[in-house]
Amino acid sequence: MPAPPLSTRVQLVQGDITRQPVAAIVNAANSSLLGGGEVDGAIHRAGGPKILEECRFLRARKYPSGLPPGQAVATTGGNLPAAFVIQTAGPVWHGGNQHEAEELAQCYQSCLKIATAREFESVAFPGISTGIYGYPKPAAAALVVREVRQWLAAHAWPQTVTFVVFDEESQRLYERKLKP
Ligand code: AR6
Repeated sequence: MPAPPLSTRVQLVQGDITRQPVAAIVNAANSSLLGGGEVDGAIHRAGGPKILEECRFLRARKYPSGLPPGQAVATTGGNLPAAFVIQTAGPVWHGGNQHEAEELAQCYQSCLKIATAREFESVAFPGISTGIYGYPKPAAAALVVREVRQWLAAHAWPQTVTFVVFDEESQRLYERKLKP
């Protein structure tokens, strides 16, 4: 079956990513995989202890030095509506000359690669790195919309990607970038 048109495969929602009824949500985690604040904290609170248990296992067995920058790994969604959480650690913003854009693009690509390989029908992304890690929101929105569109144009899975924004500024930025 051919994939539906690109415009219908990308959605924008303002709200809490933990409530999204999708196959997988992405966590803006850190390389320790052991939890943190903001979206990471919200996901662990809403999803319950099963997520941290799996993160601890992955950390001990697969990533003893931490999840490398730009990589991603899937865990259970625990009690979340989403069956899976794709954990990734975005770059910390240091002014833009420390490969931050490259690393942010890699995070999105790694998450999408998992979603494609496992045929997740729908994936929701928060604005990775645009909170505590300080990545400027306008630059992130431009990069992210470009990366996701490119991926969807070349892959049938995931069928839909939802950008979940928390604040008005991000809502406006994504709206502008998603205009046909
Ligand atoms: N749903 C959707 N978006 C949210 C939510 C939510 N419930 N909560 C916050 N955001 P951040 P980072 C937005 O700081 O910058 C953690 O401690 C928020 O407005 O969560 O990648 C990790 O453990 C912002 O636009 O992630 C790391 O140590 C975006 O999500 C560090 O923070 C990302 O903000 C990662 O920092």
